[in-house]
Amino acid sequence: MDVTIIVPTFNESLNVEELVRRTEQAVGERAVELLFVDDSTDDTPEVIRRVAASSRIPVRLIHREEPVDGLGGAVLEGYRAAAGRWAVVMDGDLQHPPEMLPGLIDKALDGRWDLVAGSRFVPGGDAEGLANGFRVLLTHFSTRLVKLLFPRRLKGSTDPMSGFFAVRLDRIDLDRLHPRGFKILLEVLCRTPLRVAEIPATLAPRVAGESKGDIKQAWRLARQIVELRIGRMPGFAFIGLIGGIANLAIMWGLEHVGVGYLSAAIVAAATTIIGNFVAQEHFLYHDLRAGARKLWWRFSHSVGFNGAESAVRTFALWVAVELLSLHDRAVLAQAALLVIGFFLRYAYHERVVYKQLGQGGSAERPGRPVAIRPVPVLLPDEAAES
Ligand SMILES: Nc1nc2c(ncn2[C@@H]2O[C@H](COP(=O)(O)OP(=O)(O)OP(=O)(O)O)[C@@H](O)[C@H]2O)c(=O)[nH]1
Ligand SMILES: [Mg+2]
Repeated sequence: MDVTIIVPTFNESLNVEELVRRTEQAVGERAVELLFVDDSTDDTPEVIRRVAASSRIPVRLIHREEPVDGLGGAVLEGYRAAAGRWAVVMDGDLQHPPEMLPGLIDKALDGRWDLVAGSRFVPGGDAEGLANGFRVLLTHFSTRLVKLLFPRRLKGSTDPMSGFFAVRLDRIDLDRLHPRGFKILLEVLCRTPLRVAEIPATLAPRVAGESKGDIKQAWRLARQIVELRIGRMPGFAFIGLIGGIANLAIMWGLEHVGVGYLSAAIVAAATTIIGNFVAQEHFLYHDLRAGARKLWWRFSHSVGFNGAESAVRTFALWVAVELLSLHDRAVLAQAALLVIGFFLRYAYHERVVYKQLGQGGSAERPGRPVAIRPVPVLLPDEAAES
Protein backbone atom coordinates (compact mmCIF):
# COMPACT_ATOMS: atom_id res chain seq x y z
CA MET A 1 0.00 0.00 0.00
CA ASP A 2 1.47 3.36 -1.02
CA VAL A 3 -0.89 5.80 0.61
CA THR A 4 -3.47 5.85 3.38
CA ILE A 5 -5.92 8.72 3.05
CA ILE A 6 -6.99 9.57 6.59
CA VAL A 7 -10.33 11.34 6.90
CA PRO A 8 -11.24 12.53 10.40
CA THR A 9 -14.99 12.86 10.71
CA PHE A 10 -17.28 14.43 13.23
CA ASN A 11 -20.92 14.27 12.13
CA GLU A 12 -20.28 14.32 8.40
CA SER A 13 -22.94 11.82 7.30
CA LEU A 14 -24.14 14.13 4.52
CA ASN A 15 -20.68 14.31 2.96
CA VAL A 16 -19.35 10.76 3.19
CA GLU A 17 -20.89 9.26 0.08
CA GLU A 18 -19.80 12.06 -2.22
CA LEU A 19 -16.35 12.03 -0.64
CA VAL A 20 -15.81 8.32 -1.28
CA ARG A 21 -17.12 8.53 -4.87
CA ARG A 22 -14.99 11.51 -5.79
CA THR A 23 -11.93 9.99 -4.12
CA GLU A 24 -12.31 6.72 -6.07
CA GLN A 25 -12.63 8.66 -9.29
CA ALA A 26 -9.71 10.92 -8.53
CA VAL A 27 -7.09 8.38 -7.46
CA GLY A 28 -7.56 6.05 -10.45
CA GLU A 29 -5.26 3.03 -10.25
CA ARG A 30 -3.03 4.32 -7.46
CA ALA A 31 -2.52 1.95 -4.50
CA VAL A 32 -4.43 3.81 -1.82
CA GLU A 33 -6.82 3.08 1.01
CA LEU A 34 -9.31 5.31 2.79
CA LEU A 35 -9.27 5.32 6.58
CA PHE A 36 -12.04 7.15 8.41
CA VAL A 37 -11.37 8.05 12.02
CA ASP A 38 -14.76 8.91 13.32
CA ASP A 39 -15.93 10.55 16.54
CA SER A 40 -19.48 11.20 15.37
CA THR A 41 -22.60 11.21 17.47
CA ASP A 42 -24.84 10.87 14.39
CA ASP A 43 -25.16 8.06 11.83
CA THR A 44 -21.85 8.79 10.06
CA PRO A 45 -20.38 5.32 10.88
CA GLU A 46 -23.39 3.56 9.35
CA VAL A 47 -23.13 5.68 6.23
CA ILE A 48 -19.42 4.89 5.97
CA ARG A 49 -20.11 1.14 6.24
CA ARG A 50 -22.83 1.32 3.61
CA VAL A 51 -20.74 3.31 1.15
CA ALA A 52 -17.68 1.10 1.78
CA ALA A 53 -19.65 -1.94 0.59
CA SER A 54 -19.64 -0.69 -2.97
CA SER A 55 -16.33 1.11 -2.98
CA ARG A 56 -13.60 0.14 -5.43
CA ILE A 57 -10.81 1.13 -3.04
CA PRO A 58 -10.37 -0.39 0.44
CA VAL A 59 -12.20 1.57 3.11
CA ARG A 60 -11.52 1.16 6.81
CA LEU A 61 -13.22 2.72 9.78
CA ILE A 62 -12.08 3.45 13.30
CA HIS A 63 -15.02 4.64 15.33
CA ARG A 64 -13.94 6.01 18.67
CA GLU A 65 -16.58 5.56 21.33
CA GLU A 66 -14.52 7.67 23.70
CA PRO A 67 -12.76 10.24 21.56
CA VAL A 68 -9.60 11.63 23.07
CA ASP A 69 -7.86 14.81 21.96
CA GLY A 70 -10.39 15.72 19.26
CA LEU A 71 -9.23 16.20 15.70
CA GLY A 72 -5.52 15.92 16.51
CA GLY A 73 -6.08 12.70 18.43
CA ALA A 74 -8.08 11.32 15.53
CA VAL A 75 -5.32 12.02 13.01
CA LEU A 76 -2.69 10.41 15.26
CA GLU A 77 -4.92 7.38 15.65
CA GLY A 78 -5.09 7.25 11.86
CA TYR A 79 -1.29 7.43 11.57
CA ARG A 80 -0.98 4.52 13.98
CA ALA A 81 -3.39 2.38 11.99
CA ALA A 82 -2.27 3.38 8.48
CA ALA A 83 -1.12 0.61 6.16
CA GLY A 84 0.41 3.01 3.65
CA ARG A 85 4.01 4.23 3.61
CA TRP A 86 2.54 7.70 3.23
CA ALA A 87 -0.46 9.18 4.98
CA VAL A 88 -2.59 11.97 3.58
CA VAL A 89 -4.91 13.94 5.84
CA MET A 90 -8.05 15.25 4.17
CA ASP A 91 -11.13 16.90 5.69
CA GLY A 92 -14.39 14.98 5.62
CA ASP A 93 -16.57 17.94 4.66
CA LEU A 94 -15.26 18.19 1.08
CA GLN A 95 -13.49 21.46 1.80
CA HIS A 96 -10.46 19.72 0.36
CA PRO A 97 -11.68 18.64 -3.05
CA PRO A 98 -10.55 15.01 -3.58
CA GLU A 99 -9.55 16.03 -7.12
CA MET A 100 -6.39 17.48 -5.53
CA LEU A 101 -5.27 14.00 -4.44
CA PRO A 102 -3.42 12.90 -7.61
CA GLY A 103 -1.21 16.00 -7.55
CA LEU A 104 -0.41 15.50 -3.89
CA ILE A 105 0.17 11.74 -4.10
CA ASP A 106 2.31 11.87 -7.23
CA LYS A 107 4.54 14.55 -5.77
CA ALA A 108 4.82 12.54 -2.54
CA LEU A 109 5.78 9.35 -4.35
CA ASP A 110 8.43 10.95 -6.56
CA GLY A 111 10.89 10.21 -3.76
CA ARG A 112 12.42 13.60 -3.14
CA TRP A 113 10.30 14.71 -0.19
CA ASP A 114 9.30 13.66 3.32
CA LEU A 115 6.25 15.86 3.42
CA VAL A 116 4.09 17.47 0.75
CA ALA A 117 1.57 20.08 1.87
CA GLY A 118 -1.31 21.69 0.06
CA SER A 119 -0.91 25.46 0.34
CA ARG A 120 -3.65 28.02 -0.03
CA PHE A 121 -1.09 30.79 -0.34
CA VAL A 122 0.97 29.88 -3.41
CA PRO A 123 0.00 30.79 -6.98
CA GLY A 124 -2.91 28.57 -7.94
CA GLY A 125 -3.96 28.07 -4.34
CA ASP A 126 -7.13 29.52 -2.92
CA ALA A 127 -8.66 30.03 0.52
CA GLU A 128 -12.09 31.22 -0.58
CA GLY A 129 -13.77 28.62 1.62
CA LEU A 130 -12.79 30.14 4.97
CA ALA A 131 -16.15 30.34 6.72
CA ASN A 132 -16.11 34.02 7.72
CA GLY A 133 -14.10 37.19 8.21
CA PHE A 134 -12.92 36.07 11.62
CA ARG A 135 -11.50 32.87 10.14
CA VAL A 136 -9.73 34.80 7.37
CA LEU A 137 -8.16 37.14 9.91
CA LEU A 138 -7.23 34.34 12.29
CA THR A 139 -5.63 32.29 9.53
CA HIS A 140 -3.54 35.14 8.16
CA PHE A 141 -2.49 36.39 11.57
CA SER A 142 -1.58 32.97 12.93
CA THR A 143 0.34 32.03 9.78
CA ARG A 144 2.47 35.19 10.11
CA LEU A 145 2.94 34.54 13.80
CA VAL A 146 4.11 30.96 13.54
CA LYS A 147 6.45 31.81 10.66
CA LEU A 148 8.01 34.43 12.92
CA LEU A 149 8.25 32.07 15.88
CA PHE A 150 9.62 29.08 13.97
CA PRO A 151 11.66 30.63 11.15
CA ARG A 152 13.92 27.62 10.63
CA ARG A 153 11.45 24.77 10.70
CA LEU A 154 8.82 26.62 8.65
CA LYS A 155 11.21 28.01 6.05
CA GLY A 156 9.80 25.88 3.27
CA SER A 157 6.13 26.31 4.21
CA THR A 158 3.80 29.08 3.13
CA ASP A 159 0.76 27.49 4.79
CA PRO A 160 1.78 25.58 7.93
CA MET A 161 -1.82 25.59 9.17
CA SER A 162 -3.11 23.73 6.14
CA GLY A 163 -5.20 20.65 6.88
CA PHE A 164 -4.37 18.89 3.61
CA PHE A 165 -0.96 17.25 3.42
CA ALA A 166 0.93 14.02 2.96
CA VAL A 167 3.75 12.76 5.16
CA ARG A 168 6.06 9.75 5.00
CA LEU A 169 5.24 7.86 8.15
CA ASP A 170 8.72 6.43 8.70
CA ARG A 171 10.09 9.97 8.88
CA ILE A 172 8.11 11.08 11.91
CA ASP A 173 8.09 9.98 15.51
CA LEU A 174 4.47 9.64 16.55
CA ASP A 175 5.35 9.59 20.23
CA ARG A 176 6.73 13.10 19.98
CA LEU A 177 3.60 14.61 18.46
CA HIS A 178 1.18 16.12 20.93
CA PRO A 179 -2.30 15.22 19.83
CA ARG A 180 -3.77 18.12 21.74
CA GLY A 181 -2.32 20.37 19.13
CA PHE A 182 -5.05 20.24 16.56
CA LYS A 183 -3.04 21.76 13.74
CA ILE A 184 -1.25 18.53 13.05
CA LEU A 185 0.79 19.86 10.12
CA LEU A 186 2.25 22.59 12.34
CA GLU A 187 3.00 19.99 14.98
CA VAL A 188 4.78 17.71 12.49
CA LEU A 189 6.77 20.54 10.87
CA CYS A 190 7.91 22.09 14.14
CA ARG A 191 8.97 18.86 15.78
CA THR A 192 10.82 17.17 12.92
CA PRO A 193 13.29 18.35 10.31
CA LEU A 194 11.83 17.22 6.98
CA ARG A 195 12.26 17.81 3.27
CA VAL A 196 9.13 19.78 2.50
CA ALA A 197 7.41 20.53 -0.80
CA GLU A 198 4.14 22.32 -1.51
CA ILE A 199 1.43 22.15 -4.12
CA PRO A 200 -1.32 24.72 -4.61
CA ALA A 201 -4.50 23.77 -2.75
CA THR A 202 -8.03 25.03 -2.74
CA LEU A 203 -10.10 25.37 0.38
CA ALA A 204 -13.64 25.08 -0.92
CA PRO A 205 -16.66 26.18 1.09
CA ARG A 206 -18.04 23.48 3.37
CA VAL A 207 -20.53 21.38 1.40
CA ALA A 208 -22.94 20.32 4.14
CA GLY A 209 -23.15 19.93 7.88
CA GLU A 210 -22.17 22.27 10.64
CA SER A 211 -19.09 24.36 11.26
CA LYS A 212 -17.32 23.99 14.61
CA GLY A 213 -16.74 26.77 17.17
CA ASP A 214 -14.36 29.63 16.33
CA ILE A 215 -13.16 31.06 19.63
CA LYS A 216 -12.44 27.62 21.00
CA GLN A 217 -10.28 26.82 17.97
CA ALA A 218 -8.37 30.08 18.33
CA TRP A 219 -7.72 29.27 21.99
CA ARG A 220 -6.49 25.76 21.21
CA LEU A 221 -4.19 27.07 18.50
CA ALA A 222 -2.74 29.62 20.90
CA ARG A 223 -2.06 26.87 23.44
CA GLN A 224 -0.47 24.70 20.81
CA ILE A 225 1.88 27.49 19.70
CA VAL A 226 2.93 28.21 23.29
CA GLU A 227 3.57 24.53 23.91
CA LEU A 228 5.59 24.17 20.71
CA ARG A 229 7.67 27.25 21.42
CA ILE A 230 8.48 27.01 25.10
CA GLY A 231 8.08 23.27 25.35
CA ARG A 232 9.87 21.96 28.40
CA MET A 233 10.83 25.33 29.81
CA PRO A 234 8.28 25.36 32.67
CA GLY A 235 9.42 21.89 33.76
CA PHE A 236 13.05 22.97 33.53
CA ALA A 237 12.31 26.01 35.69
CA PHE A 238 10.42 23.88 38.22
CA ILE A 239 13.29 21.42 38.64
CA GLY A 240 15.68 24.36 39.00
CA LEU A 241 13.48 25.89 41.68
CA ILE A 242 13.22 22.66 43.66
CA GLY A 243 17.01 22.32 43.33
CA GLY A 244 17.50 25.82 44.72
CA ILE A 245 15.29 25.10 47.72
CA ALA A 246 17.04 21.77 48.33
CA ASN A 247 20.38 23.53 48.15
CA LEU A 248 19.43 25.92 50.94
CA ALA A 249 17.91 23.14 53.05
CA ILE A 250 21.03 20.99 52.81
CA MET A 251 23.29 23.90 53.65
CA TRP A 252 21.14 24.84 56.62
CA GLY A 253 21.11 21.22 57.88
CA LEU A 254 24.88 20.80 57.56
CA GLU A 255 25.65 24.06 59.31
CA HIS A 256 23.30 22.97 62.03
CA VAL A 257 25.38 19.87 62.75
CA GLY A 258 28.56 21.93 62.84
CA VAL A 259 29.91 21.72 59.28
CA GLY A 260 31.69 24.92 58.19
CA TYR A 261 29.70 27.13 55.80
CA LEU A 262 32.05 26.71 52.84
CA SER A 263 32.11 22.92 53.06
CA ALA A 264 28.35 22.96 53.57
CA ALA A 265 27.89 25.10 50.45
CA ILE A 266 30.08 22.81 48.36
CA VAL A 267 28.26 19.66 49.48
CA ALA A 268 24.88 21.36 48.91
CA ALA A 269 25.91 22.48 45.42
CA ALA A 270 27.26 19.08 44.42
CA THR A 271 24.17 17.30 45.72
CA THR A 272 21.70 19.58 43.94
CA ILE A 273 23.63 19.58 40.67
CA ILE A 274 23.49 15.78 40.61
CA GLY A 275 19.88 15.80 41.84
CA ASN A 276 18.87 18.24 39.08
CA PHE A 277 20.48 16.03 36.48
CA VAL A 278 18.71 12.92 37.74
CA ALA A 279 15.36 14.76 37.80
CA GLN A 280 15.88 16.07 34.26
CA GLU A 281 16.75 12.62 33.02
CA HIS A 282 13.73 10.99 34.59
CA PHE A 283 10.96 13.53 34.44
CA LEU A 284 11.78 16.02 31.70
CA TYR A 285 13.89 14.47 28.98
CA HIS A 286 13.11 10.77 29.48
CA ASP A 287 11.77 10.51 25.92
CA LEU A 288 14.91 12.04 24.41
CA ARG A 289 17.50 9.90 26.19
CA ALA A 290 17.45 7.07 23.68
CA GLY A 291 18.15 9.40 20.73
CA ALA A 292 20.78 11.53 22.49
CA ARG A 293 24.45 10.91 23.37
CA LYS A 294 25.53 8.46 26.06
CA LEU A 295 24.73 8.97 29.75
CA TRP A 296 28.23 9.94 30.89
CA TRP A 297 28.49 12.48 28.09
CA ARG A 298 25.15 14.05 29.03
CA PHE A 299 26.14 14.05 32.67
CA SER A 300 29.55 15.64 32.19
CA HIS A 301 28.21 18.31 29.82
CA SER A 302 25.20 19.13 31.97
CA VAL A 303 27.22 19.39 35.16
CA GLY A 304 30.13 21.10 33.42
CA PHE A 305 27.90 23.75 31.87
CA ASN A 306 26.00 24.40 35.10
CA GLY A 307 29.27 24.73 36.99
CA ALA A 308 30.75 27.07 34.39
CA GLU A 309 27.55 29.09 34.30
CA SER A 310 27.57 29.68 38.04
CA ALA A 311 31.28 30.58 38.02
CA VAL A 312 30.81 33.06 35.16
CA ARG A 313 27.68 34.42 36.83
CA THR A 314 29.51 35.04 40.07
CA PHE A 315 32.33 36.77 38.20
CA ALA A 316 29.82 38.86 36.27
CA LEU A 317 28.20 39.88 39.54
CA TRP A 318 31.57 40.98 40.86
CA VAL A 319 32.20 42.99 37.67
CA ALA A 320 28.77 44.60 37.90
CA VAL A 321 29.04 45.51 41.55
CA GLU A 322 32.70 46.50 41.79
CA LEU A 323 33.58 47.89 38.40
CA LEU A 324 30.22 49.39 37.48
CA SER A 325 29.67 50.51 41.09
CA LEU A 326 26.23 48.93 41.42
CA HIS A 327 26.72 48.41 45.16
CA ASP A 328 23.17 49.34 46.10
CA ARG A 329 21.75 47.26 43.23
CA ALA A 330 23.64 44.02 43.83
CA VAL A 331 20.51 41.95 44.41
CA LEU A 332 18.91 43.33 41.26
CA ALA A 333 22.05 42.55 39.29
CA GLN A 334 22.07 39.00 40.69
CA ALA A 335 18.39 38.56 39.74
CA ALA A 336 19.06 39.68 36.16
CA LEU A 337 22.07 37.35 35.93
CA LEU A 338 20.03 34.43 37.27
CA VAL A 339 17.39 34.98 34.59
CA ILE A 340 20.02 35.14 31.84
CA GLY A 341 21.72 32.06 33.29
CA PHE A 342 18.44 30.19 33.33
CA PHE A 343 17.80 30.79 29.62
CA LEU A 344 21.37 29.84 28.75
CA ARG A 345 21.15 26.60 30.72
CA TYR A 346 17.79 25.77 29.20
CA ALA A 347 19.06 26.41 25.67
CA TYR A 348 22.20 24.38 26.30
CA HIS A 349 20.26 21.37 27.56
CA GLU A 350 17.79 21.55 24.67
CA ARG A 351 20.34 22.12 21.93
CA VAL A 352 23.39 20.24 23.18
CA VAL A 353 22.85 17.86 26.09
CA TYR A 354 19.70 16.26 24.68
CA LYS A 355 20.35 16.93 21.02
CA GLN A 356 18.92 14.09 18.98
CA LEU A 357 21.65 12.43 16.94
CA GLY A 358 20.70 11.78 13.38
CA GLN A 359 18.57 14.89 13.16
CA GLY A 360 19.54 17.62 10.79
CA GLY A 361 19.95 15.72 7.54
CA SER A 362 16.61 13.99 7.42
CA ALA A 363 17.33 11.88 4.36
CA GLU A 364 19.20 9.11 6.16
CA ARG A 365 17.37 9.29 9.43
CA PRO A 366 15.69 5.99 10.11
CA GLY A 367 12.28 6.67 11.57
CA ARG A 368 10.99 4.62 14.42
CA PRO A 369 8.98 1.63 13.38
CA VAL A 370 5.31 2.40 13.76
CA ALA A 371 3.16 -0.15 15.51
CA ILE A 372 0.32 -0.76 13.11
CA ARG A 373 -3.02 -1.03 14.79
CA PRO A 374 -5.02 -3.60 12.86
CA VAL A 375 -8.34 -2.28 11.62
CA PRO A 376 -10.20 -4.55 9.24
CA VAL A 377 -11.20 -3.43 5.78
CA LEU A 378 -14.92 -3.02 5.47
CA LEU A 379 -15.52 -5.81 2.98
CA PRO A 380 -18.82 -5.79 1.10
CA ASP A 381 -20.30 -8.77 3.08
CA GLU A 382 -19.19 -7.55 6.43
CA ALA A 383 -20.47 -4.07 5.77
CA ALA A 384 -23.78 -5.41 4.56
CA GLU A 385 -24.15 -7.41 7.77
CA SER A 386 -23.52 -4.54 10.14
N1 LIG B 1 -12.63 12.44 14.34
C1 LIG B 1 -12.82 13.76 14.52
N2 LIG B 1 -12.93 14.58 13.47
C2 LIG B 1 -13.14 15.89 13.68
C3 LIG B 1 -13.23 16.46 14.96
N3 LIG B 1 -13.43 17.79 14.82
C4 LIG B 1 -13.48 18.03 13.51
N4 LIG B 1 -13.33 16.89 12.80
C5 LIG B 1 -13.29 16.68 11.35
O1 LIG B 1 -12.14 17.33 10.87
C6 LIG B 1 -12.39 17.93 9.62
C7 LIG B 1 -12.12 19.40 9.71
O2 LIG B 1 -12.99 19.96 10.68
P1 LIG B 1 -13.95 21.19 10.35
O3 LIG B 1 -14.97 21.26 11.41
O4 LIG B 1 -14.39 21.11 8.95
O5 LIG B 1 -12.94 22.38 10.57
P2 LIG B 1 -12.78 23.63 9.66
O6 LIG B 1 -12.73 23.24 8.21
O7 LIG B 1 -11.66 24.40 10.22
O8 LIG B 1 -14.11 24.46 9.94
P3 LIG B 1 -15.59 24.33 9.32
O9 LIG B 1 -15.55 23.55 8.07
O10 LIG B 1 -16.02 25.73 9.13
O11 LIG B 1 -16.33 23.63 10.41
C8 LIG B 1 -13.82 17.58 9.28
O12 LIG B 1 -13.82 16.41 8.49
C9 LIG B 1 -14.45 17.30 10.64
O13 LIG B 1 -15.52 16.38 10.53
C10 LIG B 1 -13.09 15.58 16.09
O14 LIG B 1 -13.15 15.96 17.23
N5 LIG B 1 -12.89 14.25 15.80
MG1 LIG C 1 -14.20 22.22 7.32
